[in-house]
Amino acid sequence: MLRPIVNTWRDRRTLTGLWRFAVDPGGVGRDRKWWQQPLPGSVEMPVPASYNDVIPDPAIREHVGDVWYQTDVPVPAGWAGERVVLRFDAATHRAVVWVDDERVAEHEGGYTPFEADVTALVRPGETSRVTVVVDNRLSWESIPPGYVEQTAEGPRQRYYHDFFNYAGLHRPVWLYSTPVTHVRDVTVRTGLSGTTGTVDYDVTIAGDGEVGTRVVLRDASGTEVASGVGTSGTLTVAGAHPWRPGEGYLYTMDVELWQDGSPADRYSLDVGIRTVAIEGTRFLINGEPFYFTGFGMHEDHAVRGKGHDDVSMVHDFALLDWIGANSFRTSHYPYAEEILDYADRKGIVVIDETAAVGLNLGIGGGILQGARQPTFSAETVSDAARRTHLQAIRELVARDKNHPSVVLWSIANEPESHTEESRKYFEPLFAETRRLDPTRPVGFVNMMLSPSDQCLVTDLADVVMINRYFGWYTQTGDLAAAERELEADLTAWAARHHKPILVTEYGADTVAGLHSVVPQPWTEEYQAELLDMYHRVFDRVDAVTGEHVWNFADFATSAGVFRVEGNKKGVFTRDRKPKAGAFTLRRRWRRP
Ligand code: BDP
Repeated sequence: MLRPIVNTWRDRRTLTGLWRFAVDPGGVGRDRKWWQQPLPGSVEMPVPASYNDVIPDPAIREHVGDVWYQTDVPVPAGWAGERVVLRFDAATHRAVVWVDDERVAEHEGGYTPFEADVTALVRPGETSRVTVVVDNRLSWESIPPGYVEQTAEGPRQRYYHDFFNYAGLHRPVWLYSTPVTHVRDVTVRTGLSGTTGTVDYDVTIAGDGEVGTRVVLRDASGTEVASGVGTSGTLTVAGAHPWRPGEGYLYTMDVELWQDGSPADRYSLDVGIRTVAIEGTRFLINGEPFYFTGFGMHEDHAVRGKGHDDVSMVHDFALLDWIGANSFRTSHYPYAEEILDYADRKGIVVIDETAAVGLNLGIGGGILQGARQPTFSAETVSDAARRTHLQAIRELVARDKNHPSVVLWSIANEPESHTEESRKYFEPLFAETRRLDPTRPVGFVNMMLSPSDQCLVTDLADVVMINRYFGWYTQTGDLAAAERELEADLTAWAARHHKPILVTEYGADTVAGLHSVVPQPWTEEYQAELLDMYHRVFDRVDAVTGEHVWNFADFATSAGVFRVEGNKKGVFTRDRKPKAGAFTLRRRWRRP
């Protein structure tokens, strides 16, 4: 699904700003057809933002079920004769949309875009009312999973993942126009052979009549370097300037449609020419071994929750640069497309993850809790969940397939992976991801409960991705014992799978300002010493090809006795102040 752009053929309006907003605790709005009139009450809510923390009220923060958003949208008179589309970059976790009285879209999954062609419903030069109901409930059919417990005090949302269930319209909403005959989709796949680059392209067109297609590739200075005709083909670039980690060099590909001898539409796409491959235990970008340094992150900020904003994005990337990180994982859901565009331009490498987190009833909120029910069963994570998961993978690949920064798909974080059921669950998901994108490796993130001699899923993956908490959840406070366990664990993974090992999480909760001269969990010194210890071990195990600390910054979680106003494993605080561990990482990652 192509992002809306502005050029001579296309236009867009962002519908960001204050929308009318109503919480619907009784779930009555759908029966009462709230889309037909102004929403009840006088609350206004900023879009984009998670709604939970904007107004400090437990009834909003902990609400379970529907909330309603509504706004009036003037449709530009100049769009007469054009195709008009309403697009949501995300609605967490599911939504139904009306334009005036007509239902135009519904969508399941909180982190991928959806849109509706509303040409027949809106009148250029007039104003339409857009109403959205957003449901934040997690169930055994949703990704991520969860369940609603009915308590004496009302419904409570329960889930197995360790971050707060922020919801709402976190990302921009757009009204955009295209010509009726238009470029519907573009897929590019790039190659490099010596200094010659190739760009395979595939264009899908919607509309009537005979349409000609011309594709022009320009370098960063705007000079045309290759062109082609037809909806698919290969462009060859002699002396190509590759996209590579640390240098986000981008070409622009203009896809032009022609009808009756006149131009009819144009779409421009940034293209980075690069290759990704795995050779034994090496992860290769453009044929060169790449070692990942960086973090598992979160879209998480005070007040706006998961709401995207460019200020925070640019600041976070500047901190990644300051600390010497070359990569991050979109733990534990697809991030805003603005972030991937920026990563493309900055040359930051991305592991792109689905929202499949918490498919493991042995843990809750990051803590081992001993499962009372099986994870994969007809009553828990079932075939219905797998269908949602498959759809989430399809939407992720459709959205992110053209980003050079994305080098690896992560189809789940810490699912149960030591049972036959888990293997059965995951086999078709790996196959489908590879069918959708044969150019990128596919993996999933293994958790400590499923060590190398028990994990039945890792052999389906192209890389070993593991989260390890020796020295925190086990051997707490004993870094010497933790060092021995970590080395034994990594050595065992290396012996069993001849694949690159990415340690996708390691870290310790740390309250900024707590200090100790002897190793004491929760202090800044302990976090720094634990990181040093992990790095010593990584340097001794040849197959380790990446280190992603958990987490870039402190983040909000649901309430729990292990969580002090959220998860404190950040090397930056939630407001992005460095803890001592940040300097430890900077010394290692920026060393010459
Ligand atoms: C892992 C999860 C991550 C948690 C982390 C922790 O992948 O989401 O936040 O541990 O417990 O289980 O801090």
